[in-house]
Amino acid sequence: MSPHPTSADPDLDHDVIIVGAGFAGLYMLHKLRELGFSARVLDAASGVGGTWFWNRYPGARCDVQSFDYSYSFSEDLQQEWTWSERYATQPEILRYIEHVAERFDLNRDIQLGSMVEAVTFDEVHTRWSVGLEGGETLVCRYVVMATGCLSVPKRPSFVGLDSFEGESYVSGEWPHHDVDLTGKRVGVIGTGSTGIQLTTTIAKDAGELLLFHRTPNFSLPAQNRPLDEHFTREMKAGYDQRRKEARTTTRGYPVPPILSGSSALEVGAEQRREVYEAVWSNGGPVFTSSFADLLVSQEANDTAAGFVQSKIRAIVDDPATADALTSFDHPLGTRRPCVDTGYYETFNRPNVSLVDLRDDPIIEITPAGIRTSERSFDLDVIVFALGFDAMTGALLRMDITGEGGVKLRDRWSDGPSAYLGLTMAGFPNLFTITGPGSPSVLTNMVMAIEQHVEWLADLLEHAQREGVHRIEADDTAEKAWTQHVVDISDATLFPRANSWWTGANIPGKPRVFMPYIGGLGTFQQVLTDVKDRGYTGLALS
Ligand code: NA7
Repeated sequence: MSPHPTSADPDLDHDVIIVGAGFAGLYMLHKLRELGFSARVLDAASGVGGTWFWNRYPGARCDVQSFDYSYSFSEDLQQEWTWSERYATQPEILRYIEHVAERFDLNRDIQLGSMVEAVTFDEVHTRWSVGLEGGETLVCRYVVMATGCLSVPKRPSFVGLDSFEGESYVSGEWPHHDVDLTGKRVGVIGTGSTGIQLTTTIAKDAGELLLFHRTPNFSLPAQNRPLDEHFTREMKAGYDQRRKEARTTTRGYPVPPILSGSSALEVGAEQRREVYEAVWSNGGPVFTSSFADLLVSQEANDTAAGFVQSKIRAIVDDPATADALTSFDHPLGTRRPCVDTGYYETFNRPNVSLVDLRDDPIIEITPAGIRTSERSFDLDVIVFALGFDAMTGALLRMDITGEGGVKLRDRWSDGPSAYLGLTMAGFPNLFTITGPGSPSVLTNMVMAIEQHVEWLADLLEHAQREGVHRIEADDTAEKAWTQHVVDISDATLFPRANSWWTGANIPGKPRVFMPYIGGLGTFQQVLTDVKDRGYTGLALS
């Protein structure tokens, strides 16, 4: 018997509609069920997994350690599941998500193949109608957008795209069948995390691989390895403690004790180099936390960037390729650093070459391949790894209409604005998990998701208990939070880069630094404080 029975309103199909069946949607469903709400998850895909359902390109892997990038809400679950590698591959993560869906009996409330097109507020009855492609409409009290931060791929728009006579693939929409690249001449466009993972993986099969490279990204060694029984036993013995600590950290996972925590400029050159060597050898994205000021001081950042440049130069044999890979236009860490296994080494293979687009951009796709301003490349296969319309893309793809007929697309025409990344004034009872203005993509997403889901579940339970039917962000509180998010990012080096965090990767997208940079632990304090003070900044009626 659930402690809080559902509203039992006969005009509602469900108390809550959750859009998205990835990590966020699944946990939201589980949590709401525990509280006695009726909830339904809608997802366009034919399976659960969200981002991990779609991004099944060769080499797809998470850049947060597997045992951290997983749910912490169930001690039994985390004790039962065993990760095989330090950084999990997409198939293993997808198996995990499918396991969670089965283990907690979630599938019966998940409606797949259901693309949400329109979400409209009915202010007379304080409810939402959710319209699906195909005409079905569901009515609910609350909508939770668990639509993910990297779920709308940036599709190619090159001149002549359709004329190409070979095979072409978009990384974020990789087919479910095997793609045989053996012996083929393959072109990859894009050198973000996706392009880098693809390159290192398919270089082994492709006859020839040409990587079309426009802006160098810093890539750090994963130092990936299989996880042995001893390690896993030790880690699981302290799992609960590790998770408690993770919730207080900036990144959503503990960083290794070798990180110095001081200023990079306070120590001598030799000591600094030793720290960088140690963190480099330990592996992973935490390199950017080697010193406390790497992301606020250009001078400090230059020391780390210089170290990485020297590493790349020591690996890559061809000087022109090394030049192209190291002519960075942004401080280290102000774009999400890639985490690789042998990326720079790949350029020493005889079948791999880098096509530097900086002074020789792509002009068009031709029937035979790719033409740049100075050269033509014949290809059998083109892979587009162009990134995502991140953080706002999935929300704005839907036609969301709030109070007074106001469209979210219009409200956000100058950039997103949300209270705590969770809810927007004028859109009562509609919530976003890891929305813009929350730590989300700057942290371990699974922990950020759990944080938002748990806070939101508490709020909905409170509303149920108090007879509240309408929850809405206060416009002033929302503006103040959004300004705070901008202000604290402006105090760092982050806004200097043309990153997907700022929307700069999508032509025409307003340039706003979207995630909250203060860290997961600090954000938790804010959330707790808002709740303890009776949900300040929200109007409950
Ligand atoms: P990213 O990091 O946005 O990378 C996209 C790449 O595609 C980047 O190298 C872009 O170059 C390149 N790109 C995009 N459009 C073009 C055109 N028109 N011509 C040439 N090159 C282009 O996306 P990812 O999917 O790799 O990674 C996203 C996140 O997923 C990652 O940070 C991890 O968190 C997981 P540009 O930099 O714009 O010159």
